[in-house]
Amino acid sequence: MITFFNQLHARHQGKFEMFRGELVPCFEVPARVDHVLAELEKRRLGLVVVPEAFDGSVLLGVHSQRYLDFLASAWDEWVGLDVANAERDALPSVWPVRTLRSEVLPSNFAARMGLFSMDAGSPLTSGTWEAARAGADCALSAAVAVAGGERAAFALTRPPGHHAGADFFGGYCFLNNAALAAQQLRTQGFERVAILDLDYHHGNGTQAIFYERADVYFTSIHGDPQTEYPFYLGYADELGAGAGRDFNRNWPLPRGTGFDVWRATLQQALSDIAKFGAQALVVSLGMDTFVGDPIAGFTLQTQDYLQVGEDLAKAGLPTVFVFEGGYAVADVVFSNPGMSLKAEEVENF
Ligand code: Q9C
Ligand code: ZN
Repeated sequence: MITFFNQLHARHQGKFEMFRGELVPCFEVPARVDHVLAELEKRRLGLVVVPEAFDGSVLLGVHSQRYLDFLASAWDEWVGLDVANAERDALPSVWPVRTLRSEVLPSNFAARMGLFSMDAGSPLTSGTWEAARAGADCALSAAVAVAGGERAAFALTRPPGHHAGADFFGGYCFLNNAALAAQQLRTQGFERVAILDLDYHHGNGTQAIFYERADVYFTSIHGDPQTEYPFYLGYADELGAGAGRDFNRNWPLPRGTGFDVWRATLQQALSDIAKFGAQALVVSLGMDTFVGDPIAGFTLQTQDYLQVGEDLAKAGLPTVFVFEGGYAVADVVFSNPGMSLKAEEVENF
């Protein structure tokens, strides 16, 4: 399996996120992917390649121009407000909820930051744009590799992507890497692409991006949004709309769910993907389903991921893996299906 990795990920390094009324150290830290990289190299699990830099226009396949403009200039604007801001992360504090206007673009920076975000837990920093762009390059390169005949490619990226919508960031995500990979596969000739989101949290951004499309099937197994982030999307009755009706399927599971139930659900999701007639697969590979994860609630264990890897391999589809969540930093490598495969399985993957 070929892996795409860009060390520029480390340019995104948030200090604090808002949690229960106080600022706490960020869970989404550079060490997450550094551990995975070290393990990939130690186990010689295939080539690790720096991605090519894609033209910014590719991002418009998924994101709006005004959102990309905001992200690209946000840090400079933030520091322009007060030079002391150079030492602080930018967090939103006001949002256009129902009855407020979101098509008007205020000139006030805080107002625009709220317009383009969904929570106060995703700090924007000096290197966020650079890191997010590098991550998108990894996902796009992985899609290009798979379109070129690779059986599987892994985008080892952070910040993660699946909570980011067409025009907002949140849930630690800025650019939707999985959506960009899926769109790239479509552009390169795969008629039907499936996205399987295995992160503990529902991939609200990815779902919304493809909600009215029949060419990209989205399915997600995640903690029940009644109690788990992102709360406002990810329910079982969300089936797609318009042309996309019946091309969206959610599998919310209660906090505390273990591997037996989780795996039975995975089998159902994979069976639906086969019925859809997917020609390629994008896996949003969040590893926060691991029992030791500090902000999630499933109880998958190291050996379970071997089985996950086998189940995914059996689907028999060209596959792009995109790294998402997973916050048990030192253990995240042991909960990665690609990494849990035996050498000969990796070869066949
Ligand atoms: N302080 C992903 O896994 N809220 N995002 C957590 C804990 C946000 C997770 C609260 C969780 C977002 C990609
Ligand atoms: Zn997650």
